Amino acid sequence: MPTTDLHHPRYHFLPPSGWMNDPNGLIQHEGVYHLFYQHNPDGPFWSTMHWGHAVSRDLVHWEHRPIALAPTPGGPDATGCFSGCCVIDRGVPTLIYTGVDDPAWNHQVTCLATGDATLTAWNKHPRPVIDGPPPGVDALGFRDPYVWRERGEWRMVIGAGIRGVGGAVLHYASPDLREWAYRGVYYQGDPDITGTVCECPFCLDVSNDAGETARALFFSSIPFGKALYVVGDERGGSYSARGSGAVDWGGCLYAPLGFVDGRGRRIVFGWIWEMRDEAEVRAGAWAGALSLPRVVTLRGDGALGFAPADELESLRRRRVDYDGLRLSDATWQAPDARGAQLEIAVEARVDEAHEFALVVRASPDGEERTRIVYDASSQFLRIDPSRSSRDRARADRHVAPLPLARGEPLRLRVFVDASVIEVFAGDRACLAGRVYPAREDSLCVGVQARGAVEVSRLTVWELADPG
Ligand code: DQQ
Repeated sequence: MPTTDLHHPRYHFLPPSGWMNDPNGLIQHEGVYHLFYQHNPDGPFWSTMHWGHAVSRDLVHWEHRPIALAPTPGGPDATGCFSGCCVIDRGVPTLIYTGVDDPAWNHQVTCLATGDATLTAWNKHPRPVIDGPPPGVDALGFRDPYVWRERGEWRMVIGAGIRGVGGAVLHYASPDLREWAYRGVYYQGDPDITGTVCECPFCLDVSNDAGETARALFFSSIPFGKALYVVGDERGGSYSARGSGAVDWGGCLYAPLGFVDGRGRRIVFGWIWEMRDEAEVRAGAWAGALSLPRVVTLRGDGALGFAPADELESLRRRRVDYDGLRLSDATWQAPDARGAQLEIAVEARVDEAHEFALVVRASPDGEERTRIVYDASSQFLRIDPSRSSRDRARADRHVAPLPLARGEPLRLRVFVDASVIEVFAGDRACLAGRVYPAREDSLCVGVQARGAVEVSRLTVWELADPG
């Protein structure tokens, strides 16, 4: 691990070297969490997709395993093993993934591989199990199968776009994971949301304390580069949505994947991409990171809630508390809290404010600083990277809607990990951001107010490097 790399996250998962994008095949098997991911081991750029593999017992400490899938020359995945999933079929770990065999990666088929009990060694089925889009569907893309078992059969959703219509999720069923029957279009929403192609679809059934249940369907949309979800129901084999939202509002989390763990938790990880120039990324050793595990719930208002998995609390070390801070048109820097790996919990009353900001990765003189800003008039939350680095100017237009009732405090949990920032606003909105401070002393934490703000709680934990 390059100790001099100021931008290298420590407790977010990264590939050992090279490039990573989508999480794939998430599963907990015999107590062990398995993470597979889109990976180019040959360098920090997207090319010739392999499946990287890592294991964990607590979702926090990850151990790299050998590459699980590599393209087979002459095979249906000769130019790449694209995204997919993992299921256990009568005790046999099975990967269902997208193979591409042409130089432009347009010929997309569904492949299968079976593995040993440790999910380390994989045997590829010699032929694709689905050899392309269904007849009669003029598909733009046909990739990223997600499979689950329901009512005695295997079900699959797969990402696609229908030319001239918009992004779509297609639906298949199978008795044995090898023979698949096309069941029709599962979901086809407003193209202003689904774009031209829906990538990486998956479903999670969610319920809330009131006993209400729903099926959440997630997808990532081209060209918007956004990870979205709809909440609704499946009827007669197709899906109808009654509400929608974003998995993340921050503009750099994409292609999330979810699974149900042994505790029954619905957990989602996403790919956090780089916001550096391509030349700079290529000059480094690694690119891409995985988000923290986010536990998904169905909220009382029908939207999904996302909260950091409680295992992350094991990373907490030294803690500093500040309470009862009152600021009026002022900036305050915490005297005794600094670091590039921090968790911060803040609760602030913003009724009398125009704007409140939590400041992280700040240099002592404020030349560099990253602000997590709540605009109390528009009720939007955003990460402001405009002064994160003295080396580069950057604007960011991504905002999360966060309406607060009169008297309701703003509550944030923020995870800082070198260049990765993850913000959880209660369980109501998440924003992931990337920032690249150039100064080694950009480690300070503070708060800012325009108007009057009462910070009733500010707690900062230094976080351990899980190693
Ligand atoms: N990335 C994969 C595809 C997926 C896209 C290829 C989303 O399977 O559709 O790396 O990032």
